[in-house]
Amino acid sequence: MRIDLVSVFPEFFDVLDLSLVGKARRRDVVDIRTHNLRDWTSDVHRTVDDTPIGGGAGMVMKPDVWGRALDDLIGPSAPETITLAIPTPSGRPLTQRLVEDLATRERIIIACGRYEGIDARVAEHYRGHGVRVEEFSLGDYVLNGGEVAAVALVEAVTRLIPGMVGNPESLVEESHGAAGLLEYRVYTRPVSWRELEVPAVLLSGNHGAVARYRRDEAIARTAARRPDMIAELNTSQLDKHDRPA
Ligand code: 6GU
Repeated sequence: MRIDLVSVFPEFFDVLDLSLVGKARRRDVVDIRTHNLRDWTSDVHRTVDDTPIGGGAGMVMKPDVWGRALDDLIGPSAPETITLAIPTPSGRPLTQRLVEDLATRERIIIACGRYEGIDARVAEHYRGHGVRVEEFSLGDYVLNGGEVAAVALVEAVTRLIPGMVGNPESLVEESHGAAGLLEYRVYTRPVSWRELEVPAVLLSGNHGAVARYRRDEAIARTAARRPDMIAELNTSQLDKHDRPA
């Protein structure tokens, strides 16, 4: 998989040299390239934005600059092989389901806007030319630009690439996995810490009892924190010992 990140602050992406993503890059498991949008400007001031047509606050990123950048990065590739991911608080929520879909794509270009966003015709143009355009949001709050969301997307997607996560089982039992539940609480040694004890059942060696405890725990936690996820559960995700929440 190749991922191109375009921003006026490409230094934001230095963190992608670290940890598992950095290791995957060094092992050529993923090809991540960062770019400065200003390299596609044509004036001495390297202008990337202008005032909004119709009035209003802030600045809007110019479609001509983005168009040159994206045309260059797409190059001779067939548009259908390209995913253009655009972080925006107006996008659709980035869910594990969308992440799993994106992890199957050959090439992802992430176009990071600043200010009030990118001229709407950029998404429209590339969608109209067969590029798979995904406008996504991290959640219902506003960031100053798309860079942090781009880093989140890269980390979420790359950890699903085969060979990335050390233990593939850690991909099975996790929050937002197939069970449709948040993950159960986890503990390690010491068994007693500041007068707080690890639940005794986890020390029992009874694997069936541990599994049951963890499932009940996951359901209770999900009901308390994410009632919306409980409402989405379908019967195939329930087992015969699950009680109605
Ligand atoms: Cl993807 N971008 C920006 N600028 N703000 C956000 C966001 C994205 N997701 C939540 N807030």
